[in-house]
This record gives sequence, C-alpha cells and structure tokens, in this order.
Amino acid sequence: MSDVPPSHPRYVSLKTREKVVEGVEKGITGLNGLIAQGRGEALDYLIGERTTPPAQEAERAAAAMLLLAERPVLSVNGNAAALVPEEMVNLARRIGAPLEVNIFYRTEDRVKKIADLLRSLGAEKVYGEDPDAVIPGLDHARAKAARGGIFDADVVFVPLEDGDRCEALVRMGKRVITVDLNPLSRTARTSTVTIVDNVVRALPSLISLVDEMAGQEVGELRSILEGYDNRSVLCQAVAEMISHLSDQFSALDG
Ligand code: PTJ
Repeated sequence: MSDVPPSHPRYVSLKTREKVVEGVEKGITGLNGLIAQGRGEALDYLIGERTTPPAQEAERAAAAMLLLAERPVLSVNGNAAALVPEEMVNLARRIGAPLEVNIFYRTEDRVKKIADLLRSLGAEKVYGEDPDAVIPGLDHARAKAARGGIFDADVVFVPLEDGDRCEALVRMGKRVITVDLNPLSRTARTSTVTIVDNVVRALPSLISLVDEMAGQEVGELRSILEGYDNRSVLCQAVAEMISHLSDQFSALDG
C-alpha cells in the first residue's frame, strides 16, 4: 500500500484501487480489471459512495434467494478475487455453496491462481480448473463451466459479470444475482437481482443479512422474493444517482 494516510478523503477508494493493482501484480486480476475498476469508481462517485436504500432492498432479496436455493454457486472472477476473496469464501461457507472460478479473459494460469487463493482462505470446494460443460450460446472460452458448479446451479451469485454471459445463464433458467455499480448495464437489467453497490460494501452487508435471515421461515423468505421487483430497484438506483448529483450541483452552484 502506498503512503496515502487514512485521513485522506479518498482513502477507502484509493485503498480499493490498490487492491486491484495488487491483484494484477500477483497475476490474479486481468489488465482489463483495472479498466473495469476505473469505471466502477466513476459510477460509485455518482452514487455518493454509499449503500443506497434500493441496494439494501436488493441485498435482502439476494440473501433470501441464496438461503432458499437448492444448488447455489458463487462465481469468482479476477476483480472479485482481488477485492473480496475472504468474503466470497465466508459467504460460500455460510450457505454451504461451492465457489467456481469463472473468468471472462480466460487464462489457465489465472484460473489456477484464483482457485489457489480461495483454497488458501479456507474454501472447501472450488470448481473452474477442469470445466466439463459448456454454457449454450457463448463462444468457446467464455462458455466453459463445471458440472456440479455453475452448470448445474439453480442460483448463481456472480459479481461484476459480462452481459452476454449473464443473459446465457438466465436463458438456461438460472436465477442470477449480481453486484454492478452500473444500473443501466445489460448485466444489471438481465439479472434476477441486481445489487447496485460497490462489491466491497455489498459483500459484508450480504453476509450480515444471511446471518440475520438464516432462521426465518421458508414462507417469510419466499414472500420477500415475491415482493421484489428488480426493474423498480434499478429505477430507484438511477434516481439515487440523479438526486446525489443534483445535491452536488446545488452545492457547486452556491
Ligand atoms: O477476471 P475476468 O477476466 O473475469 O474479468 C473481470 C472483468 C470485471 C474485467 C470483466 O468481467 C469485465 O470486463 O467486466 P465489465 O464488462 O467491464 O463490467 C464490469 C462492471 O462492473 C461494470 O459495469 C463496472 O461499472 C462494474 N464494477 C467495476 N468495479 C466494481 C463494479 N461493480 C461493483 N463494485 C466494483 N468494485
């Protein structure tokens, strides 16, 4: 970590950025991951770098969906591995789900490094190194998946996903939960539940909610999902950005 002091107003954002840089240096995160993080930073700035009420609502629905799932799988790419590896392992343990390394810019070396990292943090089951199935409708490298993992999952938690792959998973009949700071992305619009929040804030919240809701009756969890409307949550997320920008504009305009 460079010598940015904790008192710096952009400390958290800069620290998060450095984790992605470190991920690239370790061969865990792809170079494109830096660009994705930059885009995320800009959008996070627009939303006020905070977890908004619609993000909280989506996190609650995501927790209910994960708790109700029969075969949940958590998908990990290079950015999630750099930013929230412990949290992904933690969440997997809490809901009894396997993890699968599923990366967009696939190299076998990076898949192995991410899988090793997750195992070093205590992950019990990590798929992805020996994919034995193909997601229909995607080109060869992007289509790779594992039986017992994403290929057979009923619910896939896939932070920072590509739009094409998200659509392909939904076409397979899976319910998809994503974390994406862009409420207008194809992934955000296609997913069953979209958490418009920074992954570094969303994962700790999701873990707390899973703990809090684990004792709830199945009927109560189902009614949370029945009352959930992802489109409306996305509209509210855009409204949160507009309102934050409008406040900033008023402050600037004096
Ligand atoms: O490791 P790989 O090869 O699987 O590659 C991973 C990336 C993320 C590089 C790849 O999937 C990619 O190119 O993704 P995109 O298409 O750039 O989409 C990433 C989305 O995540 C964008 O909408 C970003 O705004 C958003 N995003 C970036 N950083 C964060 C984020 N959302 C939440 N938290 C972040 N920290």
